[in-house]
Amino acid sequence: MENSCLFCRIVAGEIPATIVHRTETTVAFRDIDPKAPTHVLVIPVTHHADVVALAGDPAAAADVLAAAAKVAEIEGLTAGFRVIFNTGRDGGQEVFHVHAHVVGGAPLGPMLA
Ligand code: IU
Repeated sequence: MENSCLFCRIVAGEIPATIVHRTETTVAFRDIDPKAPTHVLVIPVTHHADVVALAGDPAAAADVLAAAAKVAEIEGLTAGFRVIFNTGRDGGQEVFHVHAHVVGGAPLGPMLA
């Protein structure tokens, strides 16, 4: 847990979030500024800055992907969805606790704007 990390504090329950799924190793909660009818963030409970760091912890990476798939099931995204890891400055990453955006509930087109 990093006290200065907003998402670590959501894991710890210190900052409120609308949680849609939780496991021992992951938390999934609704994005506060949704870009689609379903927009959920899936994070590992352990602090990894980005997907490159997460790739160094294969068990945590697998758990995040499994949780993303579960969120899609819970949200009824049977027609499809998108999983996105914004990474670094050029990738538009704003929060440096890795998070998978699970986005769907409407046709998304060829790329997310
Ligand atoms: P990014 O991939 O780091 O750019 O995404 C950060 C996301 O976190 C972004 O979509 C925000 O709306 C979202 N978010 C949130 O859900 N709750 C918060 O308290 C904050 C950001 I700050």
